[in-house]
Formats: sequence, C-alpha cells, structure tokens
Amino acid sequence: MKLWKTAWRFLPLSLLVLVLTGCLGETNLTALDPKGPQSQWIFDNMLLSVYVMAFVTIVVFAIFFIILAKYRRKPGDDEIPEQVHGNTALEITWTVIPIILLAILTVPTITGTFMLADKEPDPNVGEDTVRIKVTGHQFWWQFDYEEEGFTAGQEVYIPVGEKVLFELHAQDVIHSFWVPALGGKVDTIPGITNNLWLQADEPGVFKGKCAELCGPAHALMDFKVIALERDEYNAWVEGMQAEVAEPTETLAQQGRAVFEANSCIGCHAVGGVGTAAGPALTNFADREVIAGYLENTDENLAAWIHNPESLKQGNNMPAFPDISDEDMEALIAYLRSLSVKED
Ligand code: HEC
Ligand SMILES: [Cu+2]
Repeated sequence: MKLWKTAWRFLPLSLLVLVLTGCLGETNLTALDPKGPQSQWIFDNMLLSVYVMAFVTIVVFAIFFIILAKYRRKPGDDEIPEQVHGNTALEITWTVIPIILLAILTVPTITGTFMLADKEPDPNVGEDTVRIKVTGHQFWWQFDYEEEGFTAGQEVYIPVGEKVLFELHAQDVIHSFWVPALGGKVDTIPGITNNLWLQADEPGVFKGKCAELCGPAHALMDFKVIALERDEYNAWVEGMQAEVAEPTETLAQQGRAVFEANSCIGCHAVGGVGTAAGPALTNFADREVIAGYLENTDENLAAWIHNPESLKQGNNMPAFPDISDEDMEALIAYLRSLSVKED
C-alpha cells in the first residue's frame, strides 16, 4: 500500500510533464488525430500493434496469476511436487502463437510500407498530380514547384483530397520531413532522393517539424502544410507564378532599395525558381511566422533582421545591426508588400 501512496504523489508531476511537452496542448502536431489516408493507415497499424500487445499482456498475466494462486504452497503441503522436464505440446503452442501474432503485424506493415512510399500519380488527377521538391536546409525548408516554375519557403501549399508527391532532398546534413497529422516521417539525406506522398482530407494548416537532430536550431525547424480547395490552390499557384509587381507605396519602394543595398537579395529570392542561401520571400507577407516559429509581427521582424542569432541560435542569416529605424520601417513595409493573396 505504501507503494500506491508514493505512486499517487507522482500523478501531478506526470500530468505536468504531459502539458509541458505539449501532449495535451492545442496543436495538430500529433499522429493520434489523422487527417489523411497516410496518417490514418499509420494510426490504424499502431492500434493493431497495441491490440496485439494488449492481448499478449492480458493472456500472460492471467496465466501468471492463476498459476500463482492455484499452485502456491499451501499449509500441509510437505511433499515436493512431481518434477517434469519438457512438454512438446506446450512448446509447440508457445512457438506457434507468437508466429501467428507476428504474421498479423508483418503482413500489413510490409504492404503498407510499400503503399506509403509509392510514387504513382493520383489516379483521379493523373497528369495534374502536384509534385513538390523538398529541400531541407539548416534550419529551414525549401519547396520547389518545378513544373509550375516557382520556389516557396517554409510553407508548402497543397490541394485538398489529392495525393501530392514529394521528392525529398537535403542541402547540408540529414533532416527529416514530418507532418504528423498527414503522414509518416521520411529523412532528407544529402545526395539521396527519398519519396513520400501526402494527402489532406480536409482544408487546413498542418504543422510540420524536422525530426532529425540537425544542429543547434533543429528544434525550431518548423514548417506548415497549407491545404486549400483546388480552385484556391490554383489561384495561389498563379499568384506565385506572376511577375512580382513593383510596390505601390513609396515607403515599400524605399524598402526595396534597402533590401537591395543590404544584399538581402543575394540570399533571398523574390519570385523565380531555384536554391538560394535563404528562404524565398515571394509570399513572405502571407506567412504566419518568421523563421519557422516567431509570430510574424513588425516588432519580431525588426528584431530578426537586426540580430537573427538572438532568436534562433546557430541559424545562417547574418545580423544587420546597422539598419537604421527609418530604413527598417521601409524594409518592413516592403516585406509586407510581398503577398500573393488577393484582397
Ligand atoms: C547570407 C545569406 C543571407 C542574407 C544576406 C540575408 N538573409 Fe535572411 N535568411 C537567411 C537564412 C539562411 C534564413 C533562414 C533562417 C532560419 O530560419 O534558419 C533567413 C531568414 C530570413 C527571414 C525569415 C523568412 C521566413 O519566412 O522564414 C527574413 C524575413 C529574412 N531572412 C530577411 C532578410 C533581410 C531583410 C535581409 C537583408 C537585410 C536578409 N534576410 C539577408 C539568409 C540570409
Ligand atoms: Cu533539420
């Protein structure tokens, strides 16, 4: 009984751990609430193994306690019971049952693993299947829509209800592309191409994370999958493909000059395709967050440009501490003009 008292004392602590680790937090960064066929399959397979394990645990413990109660030494038992060695029937039974249980787990796991890595286009969409090249960088994500001819950073847009094919690459070290609500975790490895498909069954924003320790800012290497209805998705694609318009406001025009004078343009593409040293900013104003995690406010943006290191340790953007308040205001106005959303 003393043990129970001690165990109860740890209950608040364990709940606290759950809350602090975000297990009970409001986020769709979870594999336990699947939102697509990939993650649904993974979830179902996980349940299957839980059921198999529960079955084994229950049967083994039931036998254990029955035997403990039935065959324990009772008062008056003076003789040593008959000693047996080996029992063919029992041995066959406890070999065959695990083989059957493992087969129940193995068959769907193997067929499912192939299903999850399949590179075939969506049968309902055919030629129009969206293909996206993903590149993991320390510590941000690049999404090339090669057929459509543009590059996006940090947020990947997909059409709802369609199988989207991802080709996974890495620029520097191994990262891992993971959107728990939509599917499995697949590594991005320098020099190797991995494949993954994902499908979102409902529109929404699905959080993703780098799931492979890749350096100091690994924990902040977050991204988002934004699933839109097909027509909205098409509109977004057109917006990304369009020539980036000259900013209309004077302040934003000045900001563009600041952007060019500080060689931001050398690392950040605005429009166009291809790898740059930093995320493309073509639709930066539409992002919810800066650098994967920081709320996209003017204050945070100024702080980020002045000193990125103070906000995301180890990231590869240099600091620009000398940009004056005036220039910063203009620069921010320019960055805020970079939107492909219709308003
Ligand atoms: C040497 C290359 C380099 C230069 C020059 C550079 N940046 Fe960056 N920038 C980066 C990298 C790399 C990141 C990604 C950091 C991360 O999230 O790990 C980044 C991230 C950003 C982001 C966040 C984008 C997002 O959505 O995550 C903004 C905004 C930004 N830079 C603005 C600027 C501005 C403005 C300038 C010029 C004053 C500039 N950068 C100059 C490399 C550079
Ligand atoms: Cu990473």
